[in-house]
Amino acid sequence: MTVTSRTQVGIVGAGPAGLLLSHLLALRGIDSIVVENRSRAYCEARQRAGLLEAGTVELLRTVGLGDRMDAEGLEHGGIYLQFEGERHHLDFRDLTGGRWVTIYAQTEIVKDLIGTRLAAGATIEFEVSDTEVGELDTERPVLRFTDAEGTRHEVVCDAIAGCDGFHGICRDSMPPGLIHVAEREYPYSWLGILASVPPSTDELIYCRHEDGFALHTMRTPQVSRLYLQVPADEDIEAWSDDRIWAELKHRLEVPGWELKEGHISEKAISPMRSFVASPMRYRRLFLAGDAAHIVPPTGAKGLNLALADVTVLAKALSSLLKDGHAGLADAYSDASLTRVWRATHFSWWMTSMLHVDPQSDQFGAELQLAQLRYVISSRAAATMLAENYTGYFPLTWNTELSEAQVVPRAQGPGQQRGQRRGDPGLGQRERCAEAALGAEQVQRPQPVP
Ligand code: RFL
Ligand code: PHB
Repeated sequence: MTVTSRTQVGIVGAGPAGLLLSHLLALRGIDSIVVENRSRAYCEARQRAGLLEAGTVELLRTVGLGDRMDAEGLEHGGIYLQFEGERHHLDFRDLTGGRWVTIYAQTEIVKDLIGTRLAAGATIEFEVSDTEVGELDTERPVLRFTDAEGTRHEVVCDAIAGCDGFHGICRDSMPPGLIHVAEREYPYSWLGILASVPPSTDELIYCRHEDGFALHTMRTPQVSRLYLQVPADEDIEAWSDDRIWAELKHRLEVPGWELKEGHISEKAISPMRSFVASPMRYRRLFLAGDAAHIVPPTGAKGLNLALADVTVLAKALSSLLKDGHAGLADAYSDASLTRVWRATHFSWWMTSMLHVDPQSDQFGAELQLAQLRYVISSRAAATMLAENYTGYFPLTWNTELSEAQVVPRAQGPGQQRGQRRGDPGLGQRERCAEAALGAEQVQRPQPVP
């Protein structure tokens, strides 16, 4: 027997994108259902991202999700870049006119979102199977799934959001030939650990070492997170805890500094990939987050992009479903892809500058070092890194209007000549982003000094 029901937006995936979308829609009085093929416990424990851009933090605060993040998150005003055995500090607040980042784990954001949605009476179906989306050529797309008890459901929707991650079903449900994919695989992976030991650093250390990249990040004042570059097809069994600590110490070593060791509670290897699928929409099926794009984690952009997508999408769906205006929905894909490609370039750039490419030669290695020396010695180069790392374009949430907005430029008028509203140099994508803003006033971030 199939149970048929009706909602406004069917959301596939209870990751950060799907959960935040359901919350933002609820704030606008729009009903949704979220279906997720994993258990609640699995979603809340899946170790992934940890770093939030300033705009993401501001967004979460404004929509009522900031309490625990503000109490437990760790605000960082910069990072360390290490190479040739020396560690250099980049001060983001100084470089960007006050912007920063926050360490608050994706697991915690997911817990906050699930708790908030369930407390508000939302429907989140965990442990579903055989998820399908259909009737995509109509204005009533259908979401089908089998619930945890084995009952088949058919939910008639006004729109469906594919927030089902890179391995989800929504992207492949688009008509054949519609989606164009641009991608790059990197010839290395990351081995990530979670360790019960206070961080040995106050801010993140990104380290290029001739034996491979290493990153020291953290989760809380008691828990460290560290990553090592390993070969693309590496077997985790080859890495005992002792070997991991020895390699981290070797790569991160600088005179007078010591890496504290502790119990490793988790270790896993993740491949590195850049992937962009476009367009992110077919009629009333919209893709968001990792379902549409993947970046290598070196720039810490994946989660931030996912949350930015659904911020724009919530507004577009609200306009479509409440006011019958299709303009923002039509602009959604191009507006999001503008931000996605900026982050894709930044993540590729950080990755290429900091990892040892097994296919590269001395020429490639010298170029990396020349770039790193430039970043730590030129204010312009350091600013480029800092403004991308803290979020470009900054996502802002206009509290007065209760609307999320994507700001298409980081500088105030006059800071970047030839890029003002209406200038002939403005590209098609930016025009679409501008369309997504509608006629509302845009909050401008601090100009770069
Ligand atoms: P998710 O989190 O993958 O969620 C998708 C959800 O959809 C479910 N699903 C289905 N549900 C029902 N039916 C189906 N057929 C389904 N198929 C899939 C899945 O079970 C899942 O629950 O995607 P979303 O929401 O788009 O969020 C994206 C982020 O998770 C991801 O971009 C980040 O974790 C990337 N990332 C980082 N991003 C940052 O912004 N800052 C960081 O510091 C950062 N560090 C990282 C990272 C990713 C990493 N890995 C493991 C790839 C560090 C690492 C190591
Ligand atoms: C993390 O805290 O897991 C993290 C931080 C920064 C990155 C990647 C991962 O670039």
